[in-house]
Amino acid sequence: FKGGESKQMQERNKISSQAPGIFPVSPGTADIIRSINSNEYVHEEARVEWEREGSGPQQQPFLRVKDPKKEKLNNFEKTKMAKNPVLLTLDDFKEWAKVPFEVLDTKENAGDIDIRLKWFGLFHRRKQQYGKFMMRLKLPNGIVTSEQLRVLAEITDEAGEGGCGDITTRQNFQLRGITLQAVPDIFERLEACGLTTIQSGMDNVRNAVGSPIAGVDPMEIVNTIPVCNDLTEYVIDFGKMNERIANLPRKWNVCVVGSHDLYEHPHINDLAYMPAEKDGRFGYNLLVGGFFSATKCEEAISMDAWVPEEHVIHTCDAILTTFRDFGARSGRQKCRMMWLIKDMGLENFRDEVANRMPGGRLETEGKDLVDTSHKRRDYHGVHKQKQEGLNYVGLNVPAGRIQAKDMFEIARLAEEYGSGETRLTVEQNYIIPNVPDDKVEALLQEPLLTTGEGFATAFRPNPGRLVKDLVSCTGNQFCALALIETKATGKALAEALEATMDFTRDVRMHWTGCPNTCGQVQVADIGFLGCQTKNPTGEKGNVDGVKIFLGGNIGHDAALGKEVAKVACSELLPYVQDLLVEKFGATRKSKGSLTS
Ligand code: SRM
Ligand code: SF4
Repeated sequence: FKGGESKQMQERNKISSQAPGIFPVSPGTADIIRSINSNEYVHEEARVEWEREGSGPQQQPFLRVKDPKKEKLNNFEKTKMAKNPVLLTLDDFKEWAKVPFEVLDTKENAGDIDIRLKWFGLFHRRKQQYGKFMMRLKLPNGIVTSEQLRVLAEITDEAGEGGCGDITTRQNFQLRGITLQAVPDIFERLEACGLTTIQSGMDNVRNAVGSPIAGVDPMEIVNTIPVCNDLTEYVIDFGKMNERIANLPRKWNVCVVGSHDLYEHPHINDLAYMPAEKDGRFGYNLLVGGFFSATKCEEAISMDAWVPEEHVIHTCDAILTTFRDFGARSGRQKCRMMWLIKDMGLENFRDEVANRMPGGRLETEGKDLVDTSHKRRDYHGVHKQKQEGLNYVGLNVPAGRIQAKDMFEIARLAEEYGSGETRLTVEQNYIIPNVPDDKVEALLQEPLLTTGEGFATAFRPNPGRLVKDLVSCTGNQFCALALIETKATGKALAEALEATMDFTRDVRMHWTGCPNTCGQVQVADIGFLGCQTKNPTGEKGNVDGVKIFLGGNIGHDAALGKEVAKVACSELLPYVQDLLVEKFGATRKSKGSLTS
């Protein structure tokens, strides 16, 4: 990735003038974003400085750590220091596309291939799919149109063997099997249909999560779609890549709550906007610091702060830049924002954020508008919208795995029966909104929703009580960090349990292949975290197993589950059958067996 600064700047200016924005923002927000993103304010006492020295790529403003404590920077920081990832351009991708991957894959280029490309949503699957990349999008509020879905389906289809898609636990899409040869063309096609992948991995802000039934929910508190769009455009600076916040100490998650159901998982985000009013004005209370990691998991805590809706972006910027300027950049396991909040103390953290807000102050918490007595609604099946005569239809995608053929079909269904829009959910399912009353029955008779004939599996509106909320991370099929296979095993277990037992309630089962817990086992009714465990036959050596988590909850009584046992995968079916009888009121029909 070489090239003079002036060429890079030209390219970036070209991109920016061609694409002033990717997602539609609320009126007036574009000016707010422009003014915030042109601000280079860094707190005087913050442990950072803007590095403008040197030549080559580092001539760009690039945040550096002063390191008064003589902390040892972690290796990711060193990689970012060595070369600022935001300086890669479309031209660089075009050059790379001309070279066979094996030639490109030198020690010198490893920092680009395995790390810096994640700023563009490209994750090299070195171990599982050498030379191929997983591509993560940004889909604010999980919304995708039929036109966009077709483009994603085509890209997945063209990837050939090993090409498939996943709906993620952040209401998003990831596509697999992408080669560097295909990337320049893919980026152009994505831009043309209003999609982007930038700033979706590494030390960046992740997909903004909102209510999956925003805008159609008869009980809605606030429509989260424009807010998630605004936040996303601020984060990516209208598709140009936002350098100011592209070098955070660690990943950072944000959600906006719009429903009483808390579908958005506010308690496990670094920042959650909770709808609240103050003196008759609408705005948000702020929860901060929720996160999961291999060594620590924390629920978000109240910041005792309320912000009016017109200050949503300012708030995000104030919190993010506080994190950027003060967050630890040494031990990678202690860099998430909650560590900073604990280190500074909540009060000092709040003061620093307040300093960075318009007027230099933050109001105290307002009246929460979320009804805590509300029982979470199941979004599967057919539901009346707030718009008369229209319905939203929730459909189950077992463990979130989706093929190109499925995407084409969903695009067709959304267009033929709805308004051409599809929403993704954090449970890795999807919803087709805006289906008129007189089209509902025909939609429900479609093969993809019934027999699954012609497809790998059916995406049902009325799934079984375990499969419906089955969540699974990627697992060892594609993720090098995984200790076990997750998606197929999780699906097989759920199906075997449904075939052998009767249930009186839904049971939310989450699978995750390693302690990073992308599959969020701590919020599940039953969580399965991959591990290696003793061979139950008594033979030497370890076998695939799971740590079982119980006691997790989402919604108003949010709680993090705890590990209660370690079980070999081969022993899982009888173990979970017993658990379901003892703790979840299920009854056994037959013994069954588990084959995945
Ligand atoms: Fe994650 C790293 C997949 C949601 C915590 N996560 C990874 C990587 C990128 C590791 C890698 O390079 O292979 C995984 C890519 C595997 C692949 O090929 O798909 C990966 N994470 C995922 C996804 C796809 C799981 C899924 O099947 O849905 C989710 C993508 C969401 C998105 O669209 O952006 C995903 N990851 C999460 C969540 C859940 C959430 O956001 O609610 C968490 C826990 C919550 C949190 O972050 O606070 C999560 N992922 C991690 C961590 C631990 C972070 C930490 O602070 O230590 C890692 C490892 C890391 O960052 O060092 C990680
Ligand atoms: Fe990979 Fe571990 Fe995340 Fe699963 S939990 S996707 S195995 S990093």
